[in-house]
Amino acid sequence: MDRDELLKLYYLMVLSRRFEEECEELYKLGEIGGYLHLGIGQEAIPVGTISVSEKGDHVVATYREHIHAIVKGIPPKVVMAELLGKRCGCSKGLGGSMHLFSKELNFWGGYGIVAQGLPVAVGIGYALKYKGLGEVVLCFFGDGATNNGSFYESLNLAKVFNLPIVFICENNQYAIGTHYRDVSAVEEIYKRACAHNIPSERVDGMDILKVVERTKFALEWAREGRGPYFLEFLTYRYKGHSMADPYKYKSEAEFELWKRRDPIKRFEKFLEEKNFLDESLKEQIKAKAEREVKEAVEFARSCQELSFEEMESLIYSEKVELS
Ligand SMILES: Cc1ncc(C[n+]2csc(CCOP(=O)(O)OP(=O)(O)O)c2C)c(N)n1
Ligand SMILES: [Mg+2]
Repeated sequence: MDRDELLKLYYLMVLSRRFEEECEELYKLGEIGGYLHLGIGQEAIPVGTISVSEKGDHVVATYREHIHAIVKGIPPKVVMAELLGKRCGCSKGLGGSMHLFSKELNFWGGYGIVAQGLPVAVGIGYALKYKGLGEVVLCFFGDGATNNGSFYESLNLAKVFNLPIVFICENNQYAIGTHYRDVSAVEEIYKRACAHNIPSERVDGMDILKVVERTKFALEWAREGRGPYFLEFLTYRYKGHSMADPYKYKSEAEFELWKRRDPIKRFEKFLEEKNFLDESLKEQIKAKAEREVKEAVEFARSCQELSFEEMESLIYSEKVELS
């Protein structure tokens, strides 16, 4: 990757963090309602994977998917409008944080049910193979999702049909308050793919350069028709599971350890050592992200909600009068 490509990755990570910090504020102000799951700390994964995929590739994500949607190409202001429940949001404000979606960009959600995206990814993968398209599905899920039955069913069928899917486990080490080691019979989650004969590996998810390198390999593998590939990215979420979680189950020492591995700071150091980044450019990049987030908030605030009739017509296909 050349300097410009690397700086683009850096900008996307800075933008993502600033965007989500703003979401946290808006939630506290009551402007964002419902559920809100933040991916602060995990930025290197959506940025480092989706950025190096092809435009026509497909993304299936979870409820922790704001950054994935932005990197896939949904403008931050359209994501923000969705979070605020407004009509100019990507799901017309009806989905909110957990249901970001764009058919045009092959961004297939946003799922509130744990591991629900995996069977969807298998369906898309099957269609791509059937139609002979050279596209790949990037299927994201958490460590907790790997304890769900549909995880195993999906991996099995993906291998049986040798589908072009890169399974991406964002192992942030917790499923709400449960540590993955307490509920996993194997120490490393990637080993679960071996049971389905799917090649797999664990990668440092706090190092965007490693994320990029291994994702490129996995995408090429799937695109060449060699079947699914499984990547486990070890990472850490800095915030609670959702805004309702005060995350008292995490120790200060654990926090300190993982914050020392912060993906943005680590990448900054790399860019500085290469002489690609200095203080003044860093400030410019941060100011640009700040502007983009402020514009997103202004846009979202200025947009209206759907009327009741519009909501009704989008939810029900036919009005049934009850006697
Ligand atoms: C099938 C199902 N079971 C339980 C829940 C409740 N729930 C929501 S998120 C979550 C934890 C999932 O953790 P993980 O897969 O590690 O993803 P993370 O939240 O860490 O990104 C649970 C148990 C649910 N939404 N769906
Ligand atoms: Mg998790």
